[in-house]
Amino acid sequence: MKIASMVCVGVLAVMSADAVAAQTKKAPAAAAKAPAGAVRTVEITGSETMKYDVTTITAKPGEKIRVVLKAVGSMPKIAMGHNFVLLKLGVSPLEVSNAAFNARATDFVPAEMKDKIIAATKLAGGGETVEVTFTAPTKLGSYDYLCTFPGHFSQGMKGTLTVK
Ligand SMILES: [Cu+2]
Repeated sequence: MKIASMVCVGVLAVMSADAVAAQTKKAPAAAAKAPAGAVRTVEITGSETMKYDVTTITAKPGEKIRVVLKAVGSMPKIAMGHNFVLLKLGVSPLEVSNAAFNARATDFVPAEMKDKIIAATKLAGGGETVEVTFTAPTKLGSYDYLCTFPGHFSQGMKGTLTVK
């Protein structure tokens, strides 16, 4: 019998204390399944052609999501920065993008739009990575996300998170 292959509690119950200790060392129970309340990571790359490589994300209502955004390239963020800004249901990404032009001081996340935004990363320059963790809305629907660096939304740097 291979000890490492035993993951069933019922099997463990009949094992000797020594065998249980050995099994625990070789294969921690935590590795068997994700703990409750786990955070799912979604990795996105932002390119110098002003695109995300992930334009659709699907989430369960109330799921915890960690978006990790990597900006590829070598340009400093003052010239080519990217962020990830997720909007509430029905909010116009164009409206937020337009307001962002005047929000350099806050990484192009306009303060007056805070109540329209679910989550936003900081701005990442070339080679940098930023992230944000949030809870997906419980209301089903398609939520827009965009990069609010000036001009990037109009170049197509956007996507949708669908809660279903
Ligand atoms: Cu961008």
